[in-house]
Amino acid sequence: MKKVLMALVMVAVTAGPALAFQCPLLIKQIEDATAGKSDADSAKAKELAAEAKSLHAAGKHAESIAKAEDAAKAIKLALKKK
Ligand SMILES: [Cu+2]
Repeated sequence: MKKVLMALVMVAVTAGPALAFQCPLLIKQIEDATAGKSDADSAKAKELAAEAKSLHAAGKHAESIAKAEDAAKAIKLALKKK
């Protein structure tokens, strides 16, 4: 039982930074795709990407990724994930 707990802790510890690293990559893809665009969909995506950025900064990486996915949907962009 102790071993199982240890394994879970290890997963939690290593998954955190991996997620943290993912958000900026996703946000960057949205920023690149919307750069220089001013249509409504791009504006919406930029707004969501900005929210994703602040969630990432606040350490809420899972929520940040969800926001980035919403942003990508707004511009029908397929995000590349690691
Ligand atoms: Cu993050």
